[in-house]
Amino acid sequence: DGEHIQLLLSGMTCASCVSSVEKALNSVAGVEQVNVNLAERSAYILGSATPEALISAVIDVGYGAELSE
Ligand code: 9UX
Repeated sequence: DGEHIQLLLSGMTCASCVSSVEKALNSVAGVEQVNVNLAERSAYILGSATPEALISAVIDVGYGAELSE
């Protein structure tokens, strides 16, 4: 098992947003599992990706993200 990272997201308002964010996170090298929660505005990621790479991927598809710890 690798690292688990939690992000706090912004700008997500619908299930389609969730899908976009999940797709972006899943495309980052090293990501093994992604769970995005719309109500909590959170993303939980398992794998070896760095927080910086994950946050950049979310921002690239038009949403906000910061490390939540
Ligand atoms: Mo979610 Mo739709 O933002 O444009 S409301 S994808």
